[in-house]
Amino acid sequence: MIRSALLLSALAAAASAVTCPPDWTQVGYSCYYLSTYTDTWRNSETTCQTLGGHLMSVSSPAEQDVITNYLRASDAWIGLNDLEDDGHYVWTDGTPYQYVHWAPGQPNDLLDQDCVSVLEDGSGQWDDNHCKYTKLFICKKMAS
Ligand SMILES: [Ca+2]
Ligand SMILES: [Ca+2]
Repeated sequence: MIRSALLLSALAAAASAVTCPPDWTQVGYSCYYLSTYTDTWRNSETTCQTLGGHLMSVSSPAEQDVITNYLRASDAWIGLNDLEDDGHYVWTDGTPYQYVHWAPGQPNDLLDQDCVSVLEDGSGQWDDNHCKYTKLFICKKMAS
């Protein structure tokens, strides 16, 4: 008991030793930023790189919760895409494509959709969409 309490406080201390820039939300060791304007998927990824990160990747249910519970984001781009090879999804930050949170019936590649956004309904579910559409976007980078 004491041991796990010590471990928890050590983890908390380590997490508080790193921080995120103003306007970014820190969850654990990661920082998340929801844009205040809309842009195409490619421009959004470029902007996130300029800010030191990438469009957000999602690797677990806990991280999926960041979208709905912390950022309360809807109709926003995330980093998943199948631009290179249709049906073969990759995250722009190199996270392995394992965890998924697709909306029912998605991805449907309707008229060649290659970029992924979260739904307008606030559920956080994913939908492949047209990369040229302009949407809010979520950046992610390591806290430092
Ligand atoms: Ca596609
Ligand atoms: Ca779709």
